[in-house]
Amino acid sequence: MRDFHLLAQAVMNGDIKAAVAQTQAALDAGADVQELIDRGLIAAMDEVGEKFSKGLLFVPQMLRAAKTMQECMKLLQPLIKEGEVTSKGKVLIGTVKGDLHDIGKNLVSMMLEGAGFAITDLGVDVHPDKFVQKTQEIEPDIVAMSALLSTTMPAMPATIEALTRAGLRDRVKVMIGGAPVTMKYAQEINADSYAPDAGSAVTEAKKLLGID
Ligand code: B1M
Repeated sequence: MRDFHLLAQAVMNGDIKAAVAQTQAALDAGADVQELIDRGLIAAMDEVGEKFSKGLLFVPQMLRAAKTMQECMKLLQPLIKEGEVTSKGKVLIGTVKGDLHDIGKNLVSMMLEGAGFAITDLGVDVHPDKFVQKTQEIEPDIVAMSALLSTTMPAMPATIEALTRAGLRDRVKVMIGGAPVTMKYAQEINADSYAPDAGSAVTEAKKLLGID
């Protein structure tokens, strides 16, 4: 099994140069991209989160670690997109109102795009009305929402409610995800689907649209 310890350490330290060099070295050595993301980058962010919870590091360090991960992802993005090219369906994605976390949402977008979905990314802090307006405009097959804070999760049912009020709910499938989100929560708020990670977001999106 490959050792991503140095990469994870560089991400935790917010050392962009070292992290990018470690990512490139791992790729040159034939590392599996998914394993690199899971065991190197995401593992590092989990540890950053744990240290933040314990008061061992603070928001600026968390930001720096996030920026470092994003720089590493730039190297990986073209490799994720090497797969299929035909459009499997349209996905409108965003991080919900009040929430600025975008790394997980970006990863989900990249994986979906790599699997052949056409992505429209609304970014972060997306108001329910914005989801509605863009749904009217581009008529996506799936509206995908990400939330990383327990305090912003209620923006998900608020968005579903806004889609319903606009008469759009029956025309789209709604998929949700993000660290505090659960399958139970998805059922409670009448979302159509929940995915715990970026890989399963692809599986779930295909399932929603009846694609094998
Ligand atoms: Co924030 N933050 N943060 N943060 N941050 C968390 C989420 C936290 C768990 C840290 C902690 O306390 N342990 C905690 C939330 C607690 C809670 O509510 N349960 C927290 C907090 C409290 C905060 C602030 C309130 C801190 C403060 O200011 N006092 C603040 C809030 C700002 C806001 O949003 N309004 C804040 C700010 C920030 C930064 C801006 C500094 C930065 C974000 C930068 C950025 O995203 N550009 C940040 C970071 C980096 C984190 C941690 C450390 C890492 C998040 C991350 O990128 N993970 C995080 C701790 C943690 O998660 N371990 C933490 C890597 C990423 C790949 O994973 O996003 O989970 P994740 O995505 C996964 C899955 O969840 C899933 O797939 C992804 C890939 O497998 N997924 C989906 C995600 N979206 C999906 C959608 C889908 C399907 C799957 O379908 C649509």
